[in-house]
Amino acid sequence: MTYWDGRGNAEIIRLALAASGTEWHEGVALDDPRFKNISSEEQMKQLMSAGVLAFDQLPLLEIDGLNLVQKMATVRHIARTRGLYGSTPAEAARIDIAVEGLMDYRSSKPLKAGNGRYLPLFERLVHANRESTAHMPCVEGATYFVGNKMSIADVVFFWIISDKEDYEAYLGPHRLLKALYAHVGASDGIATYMSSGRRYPRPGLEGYLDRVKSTIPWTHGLVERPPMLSESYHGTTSEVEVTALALLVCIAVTTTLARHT
Ligand SMILES: N[C@@H](CCC(=O)N[C@@H](CS)C(=O)NCC(=O)O)C(=O)O
Repeated sequence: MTYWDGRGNAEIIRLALAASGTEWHEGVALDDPRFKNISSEEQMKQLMSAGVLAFDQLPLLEIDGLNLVQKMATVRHIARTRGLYGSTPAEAARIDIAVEGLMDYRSSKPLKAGNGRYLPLFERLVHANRESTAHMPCVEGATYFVGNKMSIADVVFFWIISDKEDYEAYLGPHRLLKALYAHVGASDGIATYMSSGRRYPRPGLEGYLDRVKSTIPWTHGLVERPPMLSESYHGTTSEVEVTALALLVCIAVTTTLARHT
């Protein structure tokens, strides 16, 4: 995963990986493996020049032979491939509905302004799911947005609320949402991640915002946005390898030819 040393747009990806029990490594793609996080404009431009960022933005997650960007596309891939997308297409559709509503809530500015409208609706969804899954085998006392196991909808809810200091106070009278939050927080992968020291403080380590600013100064109006730096785009990691190999072959052929002329 390539990102800065803060939560930002990468945090929901980290939580999805943690929830699915997937180990991940933070580094800077195409750079020295000793770097843990991106921090310079040169590193960003190197990634842009390599054509691995579909929209010249981070986070980038290299997984399953893919160069994934766009956090929610990335999160959905993790969910689809690692058991967090329900058990049927109908459950997957209901999970998407919940996620979209959660993202609408998240865009409330400030978040609290959305509480009155959205929290009762989320509580109603969880309540309805509890009623409809009452007959299914379920972890004792477990409460989810959809079905009888944790899904990416629950993780997205956890992501949004875990940015708040005191979730109990924040969720007010919404009993099921509190239970859901506590249950997701106590699940193996999430609990391990949250207590591992890998979870960055909000918004990030000291100086994080300055590091973001100096890596992508054009998004802060400090300089002009650079032009598209790569004519080709490599959505899969193997494409990058093929390109690198083609480059090496080219160099080898040119060198050989030069020797013989
Ligand atoms: N919709 C994208 C937004 C990503 C985004 O805004 N990334 C910022 C850093 S947090 C970025 O790389 N900006 C560079 C730019 O827009 O040129 C996502 O969800 O991943």
